[in-house]
Amino acid sequence: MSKCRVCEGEVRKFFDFGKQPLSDTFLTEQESGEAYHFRLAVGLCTRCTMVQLLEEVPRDRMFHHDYPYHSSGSRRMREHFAQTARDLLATELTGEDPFCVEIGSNDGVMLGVIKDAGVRHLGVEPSGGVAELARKDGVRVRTDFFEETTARLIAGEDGPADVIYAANTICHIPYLDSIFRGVDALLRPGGVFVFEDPYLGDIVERNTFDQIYDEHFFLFTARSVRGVAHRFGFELVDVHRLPVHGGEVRYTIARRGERAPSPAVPALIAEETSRGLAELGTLEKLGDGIDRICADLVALLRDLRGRGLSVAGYGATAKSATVTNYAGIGPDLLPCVYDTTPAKIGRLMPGSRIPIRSAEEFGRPYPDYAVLFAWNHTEEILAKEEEFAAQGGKWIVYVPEVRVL
Ligand code: JHZ
Ligand code: SAH
Ligand code: ZN
Repeated sequence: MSKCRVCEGEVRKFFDFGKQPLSDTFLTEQESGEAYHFRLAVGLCTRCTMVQLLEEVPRDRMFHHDYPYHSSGSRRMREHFAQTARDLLATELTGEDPFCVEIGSNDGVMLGVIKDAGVRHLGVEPSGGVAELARKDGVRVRTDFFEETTARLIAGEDGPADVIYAANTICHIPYLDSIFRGVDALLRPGGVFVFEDPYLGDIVERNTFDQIYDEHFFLFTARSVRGVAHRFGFELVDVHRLPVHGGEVRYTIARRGERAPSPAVPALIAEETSRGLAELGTLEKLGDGIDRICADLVALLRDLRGRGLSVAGYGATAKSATVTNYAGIGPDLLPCVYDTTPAKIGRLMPGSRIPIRSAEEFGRPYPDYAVLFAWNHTEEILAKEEEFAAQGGKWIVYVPEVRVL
């Protein structure tokens, strides 16, 4: 039995991927296969309904100087974060000398826009490499993990924050108690804590099981977020569904009693209840889909290879570590993956050790088929790589089911 990271209730496992490597550790050919592995299994807390991993990876193994993910790598995400910044500027950062803190600011894709507006800001980002990229753009960053002690230091040095924002970061943090106490220490009275993360409702609906990997410790619902907020003296006052990264929800949290909750909150929770998102039976069904998708994908790759056709992967995503390692896809079935990220090119996919090549080499020559691991960027990549399809190339997607586009 595993204990809930939020309420210490009982966590019941609903899927187990077995031993998995870290999804964002890209070794070189020279580095041996001694990579760190952990058990990737996911469960539901029977008390507070929080969906979470059963084993926690030490944070500095994942988030360190060489953390390879660059938030600015997608045009659509750059637009999304620019819009987010403009929304925060228009709604929450309107007082005299407002102050915006971002947890997990990465390469500064969001805070850069806040900086350009001349608004006081601070990113808190433990991964030194990406933090340095943000600083080069003039964004103020503290290379640190956000937690209660960090929050108190910031409050002492910079004063209270009007907004504390985080994207794709809070679900990465098992120590939510320290996060909420930190938010409480840093947020001004009347301020808001806004964060957005992959939504369990979308994962269940579209079978996007590859959202489950080391970094995604929690898979949130409005109900589980309302619960954890309440525990620490806060209230979930608004929810917005977002189309990015395969479906997310943006949660707005305020101190209890400070803001009237929007009707969108009970509406989304009611929808979650009717879909059975907090029931073990619903979540256990995900497993059938996972096994079917992996079997179908391997069968398709074997068939294509058997017919002498060439296949490559597109996007060395963190998500793809779950797919390749659970399905058992290695360089024999998929000889290489193309990606634009400098810190990934020339290295190997975690676990599967499939070589990663620069996306610039995709057309030299095009493979017959390409598995779109970055399926959340389908529109952007299909537009950018239209020549591939024009020359007869075919895209393979695997969620919600294996399909040739
Ligand atoms: P993408 C990461 O997940 C890890 P990943 C993390 N845990 C998380 O939650 C999300 O980000 C936010 C490449 N690419 O965004 C770049 C191209 O090659 O799906 C990336 O390596 N060409 C923090 O890794 C990858 O694909 C392109 O045109 O699953 C995309 O990674 C585009 C747009 C991307 O996140
Ligand atoms: N917000 C960006 C980055 C997401 S990647 C985006 O949405 O694209 C997740 C980031 O969270 C990484 O850069 C990682 O270094 C950072 N992170 C992990 N734990 C953290 C913590 N405790 N405090 C602040 N940042 C953290
Ligand atoms: Zn719990």
